[in-house]
Amino acid sequence: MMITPPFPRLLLLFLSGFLLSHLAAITSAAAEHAGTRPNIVFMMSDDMGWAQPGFNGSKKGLTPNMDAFAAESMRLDNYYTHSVCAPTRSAFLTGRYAFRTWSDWRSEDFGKPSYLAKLGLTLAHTPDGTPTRRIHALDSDERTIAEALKDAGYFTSLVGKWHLGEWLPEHLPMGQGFMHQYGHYGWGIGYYSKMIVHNAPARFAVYDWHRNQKPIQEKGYATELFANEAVRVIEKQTKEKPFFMYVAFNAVHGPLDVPEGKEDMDPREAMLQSLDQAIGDILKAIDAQGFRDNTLVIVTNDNGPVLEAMSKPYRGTKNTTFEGGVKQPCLIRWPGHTTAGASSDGMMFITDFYSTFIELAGAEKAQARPVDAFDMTAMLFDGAKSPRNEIIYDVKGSVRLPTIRSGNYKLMGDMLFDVVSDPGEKNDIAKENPDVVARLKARVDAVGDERPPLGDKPLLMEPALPTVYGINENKNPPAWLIKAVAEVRSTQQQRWALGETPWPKAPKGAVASKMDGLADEKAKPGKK
Ligand SMILES: [Ca+2]
Repeated sequence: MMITPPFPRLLLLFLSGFLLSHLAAITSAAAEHAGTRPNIVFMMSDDMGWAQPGFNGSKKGLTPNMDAFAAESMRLDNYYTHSVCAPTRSAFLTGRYAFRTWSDWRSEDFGKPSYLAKLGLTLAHTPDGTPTRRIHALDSDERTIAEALKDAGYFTSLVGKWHLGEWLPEHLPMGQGFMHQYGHYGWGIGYYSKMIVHNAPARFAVYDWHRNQKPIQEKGYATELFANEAVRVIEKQTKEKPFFMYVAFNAVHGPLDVPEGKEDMDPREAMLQSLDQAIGDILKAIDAQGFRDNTLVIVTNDNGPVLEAMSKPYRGTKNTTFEGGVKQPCLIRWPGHTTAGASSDGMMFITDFYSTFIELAGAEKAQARPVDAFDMTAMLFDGAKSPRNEIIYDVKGSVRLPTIRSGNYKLMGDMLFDVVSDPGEKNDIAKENPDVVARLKARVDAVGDERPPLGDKPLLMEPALPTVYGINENKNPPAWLIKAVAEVRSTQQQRWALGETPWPKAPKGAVASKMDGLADEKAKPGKK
């Protein structure tokens, strides 16, 4: 049918005008954030429990800086991570679930016979017969967020713990996209000694404190030193070049070293208070340099605590995929983009920061390996619904139970919970919902089939017991370092009963694994 003017023409004009203005509104909302290239400061504590900070209801008054930051920030109420350090860190850096990079297995697990046995491997030996660790780390072919942001013109800095490979240069932070590095490579650090037990298989202390991948000698308490370094780096930045700073605190992870002047306090509370002070110092530096308005600041935590009492009201601990192991506090502040005191119940996983940061930085999106990340800019800054409805926490072939979240449901091994109506996971509803169990089992199984082959792990750590981590740093360590390590080793337990090990055994089932964290706390190399 012929359309005759003038009425239809007016209608067309009206319609096109409406569509255009509507489209313009949508694109301008997206464009308001995409490619705006804010500075990004991502601060992550280690093993902090949900119940510990004041903004989550603790009445102890130990976290005034975090609480004040919470009041200025947007709070995520449905934010998740993996249940242990290394998996969460690899997922953050790559935007990919930990099993895809075999990061659900930590580097030190490849020196522990009970873990190796689960992979059909045995403890390796150096040519002279000394038991040693097989090299396991985040594959250097993975694209990290530091590499993506560096390529997009950002200055990239890591202050704190790495835990994604401690030996070969390509596995260390500066081989994975960080232009500045400060802190330790391994799973934890003596806050004063700057050493950690090699754990495993050799039992003795190794030095693990570096700046730009050179060992450094420093006095002081690790949490305070991290804050001081972060402040120094922030002070050197300019408005011309955006920066990405990843501050991976070791606090409140063991060993339970108490900060100076807080000897009368409960060690965990003293360590938390020191963490809070460090976060406050970094926030102050951001303000002092005039970066507040163009800096996206995130304060969050990597995985659950070692004791269930610290996870309240949630069940479980670190190393379990109960909510207490995987649900984390997460505060986000970007003035003009987030609303102070607002909250979002949209589902988000640690991987999602990857695509979100790439979107904000205008970094290249195309890459060889597919990500599990969603761009969350619309949810975080426009109040849109979360694009995520599923989280894969663990799959077969992990030391922990295969666990999947789908909508309100979470299947953890054979247990099914509705974590929305039953956030404390008190009622296993698997028997009443066989169809849901079957559907989620099939899904987590199918995703698990995507795990790549591990290979035979031919590279070994040689020597079996380094003096300092980093193959190059260990070639010619300074005299002060050799002396310090020898002194600490002389105070360590020298003999172990047959069959006894100083490191934790591989977990079995849903809850046995929580002992892992408690054993870490006792692995205290050296006095203050
Ligand atoms: Ca941790």
